[in-house]
Amino acid sequence: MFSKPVLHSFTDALLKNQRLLAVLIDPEKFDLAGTASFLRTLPSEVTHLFVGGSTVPKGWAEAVVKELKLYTAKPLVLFPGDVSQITPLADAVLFLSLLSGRNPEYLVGQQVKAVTSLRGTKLEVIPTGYLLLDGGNPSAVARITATEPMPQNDLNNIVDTAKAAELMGAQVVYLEAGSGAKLSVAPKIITAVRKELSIPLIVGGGIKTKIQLEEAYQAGAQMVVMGTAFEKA
Ligand code: 1GP
Repeated sequence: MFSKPVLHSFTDALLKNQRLLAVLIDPEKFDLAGTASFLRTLPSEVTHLFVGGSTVPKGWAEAVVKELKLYTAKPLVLFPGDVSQITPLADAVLFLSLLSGRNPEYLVGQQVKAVTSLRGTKLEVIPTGYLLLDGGNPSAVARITATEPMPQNDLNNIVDTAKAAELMGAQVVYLEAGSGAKLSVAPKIITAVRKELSIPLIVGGGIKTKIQLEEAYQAGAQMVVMGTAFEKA
């Protein structure tokens, strides 16, 4: 029997109406020497740390995970832009399938390549339906994956895609507006997707203020991911 503590924390949030907050650390932009002081600046509401980015040099994600582990007991979850960012030193990996797009490499190609890195490790793997929505400006995810984001007014298609993720076996759905998005995911979309799913919902991209954070939770997100807001200016 395998236990999945990180997934469990997500489903628990759904069942118990808790609010999870993940801070996303992009290894490419992170000052490794400042890890301890960075962690001290984080608010107490932070429950998880995500590590990953669109263009991370090989080995950097692992170095960041290693350093973070020295100073925090919070779960470290990989949010990999590609397979090279997978390290068994983390607690879990979001095993992303980019369902908003139709690029086979990000629907299944990267996942097949990841098996070699996962085989024999105890890394918790969380099947994740990943949907990129239009954040009002070009996103790194769209550029790297060569996919188009879903327009935020295409509500039915977004809801159906999220539901398809669940029906295909995803354990969590992640609605992404892209890092640094001008427009975060609209509360209306979060609510509509939440209604349709029986699995936890993660929302990220362009969320910078307490008001936006509150709106995302109120709309039905179990977890909000914030990156840029915690990066050094
Ligand atoms: C997580 O990519 C986002 O889904 C992070 O976005 O950097 O805009 O917070 P921000």
